[in-house]
Amino acid sequence: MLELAEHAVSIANKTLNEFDLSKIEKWAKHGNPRDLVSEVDQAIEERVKEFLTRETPQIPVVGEEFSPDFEHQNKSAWILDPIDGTANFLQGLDHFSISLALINNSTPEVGVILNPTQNLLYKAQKNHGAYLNGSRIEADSPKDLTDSFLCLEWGRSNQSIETGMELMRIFVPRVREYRNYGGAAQTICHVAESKLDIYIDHGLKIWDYAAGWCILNESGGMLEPISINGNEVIIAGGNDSLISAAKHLIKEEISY
Ligand code: LIP
Repeated sequence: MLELAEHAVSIANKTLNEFDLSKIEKWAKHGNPRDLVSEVDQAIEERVKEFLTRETPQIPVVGEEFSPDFEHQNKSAWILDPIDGTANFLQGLDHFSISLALINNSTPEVGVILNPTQNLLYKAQKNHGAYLNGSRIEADSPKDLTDSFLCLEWGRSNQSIETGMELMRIFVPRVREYRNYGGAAQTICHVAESKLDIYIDHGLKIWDYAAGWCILNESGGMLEPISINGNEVIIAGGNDSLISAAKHLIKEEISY
């Protein structure tokens, strides 16, 4: 399945390269000008879905743009984000990626993430390790939040921006450094390769993190969803201590 996923991602990349990036049609989703989609996202999803449906007709394909309904009880599902970090992509910023995962019984089995402009291909298969461009990667983070390099992001609704601001207030003064990149899939890979120690995002959907989750697990890190006031927050960390410290802080300061 890993080879199939890599092939699907290469089809996605080929599709992206067929477009003249200076003239891409884009529009707002659900009337929210912060949430953009483009003809490139749609074309990639169509082609990849067509390929995967032909190769594995028994496995449904969940995709951000056309088939976002994910049934957790699905035995297996392909989870595709045709472009994760669409805002960066449309802005000409490099931090975006194509992300494809295979989930089985709520567990990530395969993950492939390609940043085509930076030539970074991250991949993992359950119990077989995580790789960047063919070399093994490992999460190796400090155990204390105070020594950690944090990325913190939030979704696009007013309510999730408010929660994001609360999280900023409690986390930023307690970590060594803070960043916000705008592309969850690649950001999770940065935790897997020890460029970041912890990533917290309020507003992710399964396609934003499924492939990264597999890669992070295989690198020795971990990802945990928690709920704040009924909304899911994803915490991805290089080790268990960081995740526990983050959960403890949220419980003390915001309560969940
Ligand atoms: C985006 C993420 C970003 C996150 C946003 C959003 P999109 O994905 O990758 O990092 O903070 O909530 O989901 O919409 O560009 O695929």
